[in-house]
Amino acid sequence: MTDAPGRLHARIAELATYNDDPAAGGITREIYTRTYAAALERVMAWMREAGLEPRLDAVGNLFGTWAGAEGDAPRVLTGSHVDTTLNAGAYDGVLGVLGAIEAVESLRTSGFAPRRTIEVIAWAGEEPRFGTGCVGSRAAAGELTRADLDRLVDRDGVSMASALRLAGFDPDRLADATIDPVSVHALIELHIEQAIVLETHGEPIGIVEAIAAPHDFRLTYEGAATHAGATPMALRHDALVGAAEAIVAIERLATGSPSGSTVGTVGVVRAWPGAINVVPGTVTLDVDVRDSDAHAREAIVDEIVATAHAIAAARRLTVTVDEIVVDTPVACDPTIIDASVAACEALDLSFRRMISGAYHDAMIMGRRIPVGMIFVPSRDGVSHHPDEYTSPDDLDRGVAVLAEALERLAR
Ligand code: HGY
Ligand code: MN
Ligand code: MN
Repeated sequence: MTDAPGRLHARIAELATYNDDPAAGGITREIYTRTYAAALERVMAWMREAGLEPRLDAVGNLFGTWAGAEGDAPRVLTGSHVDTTLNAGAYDGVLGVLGAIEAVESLRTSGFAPRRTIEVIAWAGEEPRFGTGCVGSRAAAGELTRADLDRLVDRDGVSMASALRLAGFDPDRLADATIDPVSVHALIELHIEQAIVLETHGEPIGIVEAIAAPHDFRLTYEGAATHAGATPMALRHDALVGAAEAIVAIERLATGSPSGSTVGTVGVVRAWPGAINVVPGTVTLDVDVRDSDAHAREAIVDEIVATAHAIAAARRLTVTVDEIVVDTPVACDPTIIDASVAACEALDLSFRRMISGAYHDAMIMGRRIPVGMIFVPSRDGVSHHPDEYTSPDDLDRGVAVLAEALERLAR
């Protein structure tokens, strides 16, 4: 296999120790925290060991550069993210960064000299600390405005701009992070599948054809906060019961979507005042609806919003809808898919063409440059959870395919 026996696995295990909440059982390493910065220092050191020249851009995207013979030819990007969501696993994103470093090491060892410059990237903030994911790649895609940095806030009300400053960056330098699409030939991202399709079909490699995208929004139900003991049931306007009805409706509508691939989730529920003896007067639901078919997704979002209003009317509540993010599903580039197929064939590995239900930085960059993704299996399809796991052999196969694909894209 490509890397020195076990080096990749040991590094993944080491990165897992950079954790702000070990007591919860999983890994929490959010962007712009001191723990994240310490983890990034280790990744920079590993980049240097691989002969990659590290640099941070204006929003903390980390680039490790392997200069090609034709320095001004459009370059090849690879990488993923090393920030995590809450109480997460050790492989989501991390494989795409550390595996890319391993792929570069093995290409160097094989004597390959790239014509095109290759850059390994650890994108900043792929996970939605600020409510919206992929803030680093959005900045690189020129999709974030300076006002967004003040508007995007985390669960404690800390804005992305404040978090950037605390981490030593200057939010007013945002525009410096923009990558000119003309300067990029291809972007290919190695990632764990985060679902159970590869394991179910016994395939070691997935080649992604399209990446589903989220339409996220917040529903705010307003009722009447009253005494939990003294208010008769018939006189209540309980915002949380209305919100509960909406949550069940979201599940029903997503499940019944004609596309068969729409998913709907309410992962964040907040109720005020949050006392056991007060009927909740205000409730917010953060809703995540995704599909690789944007038309089908929007039809379901429309039905969800209409149903949310009908529930409010029936219960004499009010409901407001605030958009969080509306992303566009992305088709992967045929040239990169072909390079990935050729890589699997060269390694005599079977593969499965598939859709990514999870979003990735490749989804953001894919709106402007050619992108592709390589998946390796997730045990039991578990991800965003402490039990997230991919075997060393599966990790190494993913790295080997990435190295072969990079060789084809950069020569
Ligand atoms: O939510 C996602 O799809 C990604 O894993 N952050
Ligand atoms: Mn994730
Ligand atoms: Mn990820």
